Amino acid sequence: MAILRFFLKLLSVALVLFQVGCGLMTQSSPVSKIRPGKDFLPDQTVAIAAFTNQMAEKHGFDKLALEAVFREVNRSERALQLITPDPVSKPKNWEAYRERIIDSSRIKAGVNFWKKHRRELKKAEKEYGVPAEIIVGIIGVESFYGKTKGNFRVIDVLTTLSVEYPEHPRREARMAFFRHELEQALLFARDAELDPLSLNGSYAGAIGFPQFMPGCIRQFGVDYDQDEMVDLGESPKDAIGSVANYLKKHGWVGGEEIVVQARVESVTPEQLKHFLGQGLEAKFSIAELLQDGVQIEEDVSTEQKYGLIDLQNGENPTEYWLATENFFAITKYNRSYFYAMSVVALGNAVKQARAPRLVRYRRN
Ligand SMILES: [Ca+2]
Repeated sequence: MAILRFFLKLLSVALVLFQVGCGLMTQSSPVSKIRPGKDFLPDQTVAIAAFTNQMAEKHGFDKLALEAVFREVNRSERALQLITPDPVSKPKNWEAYRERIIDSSRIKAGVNFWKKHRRELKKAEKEYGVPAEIIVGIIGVESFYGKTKGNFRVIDVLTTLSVEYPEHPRREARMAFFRHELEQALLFARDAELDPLSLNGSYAGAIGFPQFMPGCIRQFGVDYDQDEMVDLGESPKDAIGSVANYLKKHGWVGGEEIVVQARVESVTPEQLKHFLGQGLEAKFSIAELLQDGVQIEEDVSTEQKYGLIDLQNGENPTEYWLATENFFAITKYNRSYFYAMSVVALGNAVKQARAPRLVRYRRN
């Protein structure tokens, strides 16, 4: 019995040692095994190792395979530089913004894009109710019709921004956002049977013609050329369907207006502040707006709601517009009036540039 007790004791000591050893191993081994690329600091390496463990536990990733991926990941100093906000905030200037985006070369590229993909644009217009010019506007503003899709390795920039971020009031939230997108990028690559290191995009990890973040691709991406994969990097057709689907899911209503120019000279400062403080939503009836002094020169639908938006012009007078929920759907793509208005303006400019050709075509 004494001998048996002795062996049992030995066994329990061995088990305790084994458990401690295991514990130590799980803490130390990811760091040594991962060595995520080049230039990450030790605490960032630990954070990446913890992320890898979570991906294995939560989504059943093969840990060794994932560690092999992260051994190839490099810290992107350039992404950190580019994501850092401009220290001097310049006065907002819509005219300058518009001129930077809408020039003759982008309009020409837009006309060619429309011509080449007119069937899919028409199909998307029919299926989702989103006019071709808005899809053309978004793809033009986002990537110059594929010319500026970005050549950063998505996994590099997302990993970097998930463990390091410049001084910012919402620094932690931003890093959590990029960690979520890194998770989505790995899931997307696994589902699409792609090497995650092969994904290319912008310094913030936005991919392809429409510059969708990975989570967005998984949620709103559409295989519009029906080759059984959503490929926003190489397929303009997939991009067209995905942009239309995104807008539809964010409240686009087919056949409704987008914006109407307005004047506000007769609106009291308090009321103007009230209207402008609405957020990114159309909340006011046309009767309410007109009653409080907003003036418009076109007839508009009295059925739908509007929001008043201001486009500041530096030293020059601010432009005011009434915007429908369709305009605000574009702001869900990028939370900026300037952005949404440039999409509308570019789309209209491309449409107008196309018109003479259509007229000639019809005459022939
Ligand atoms: Ca496809």
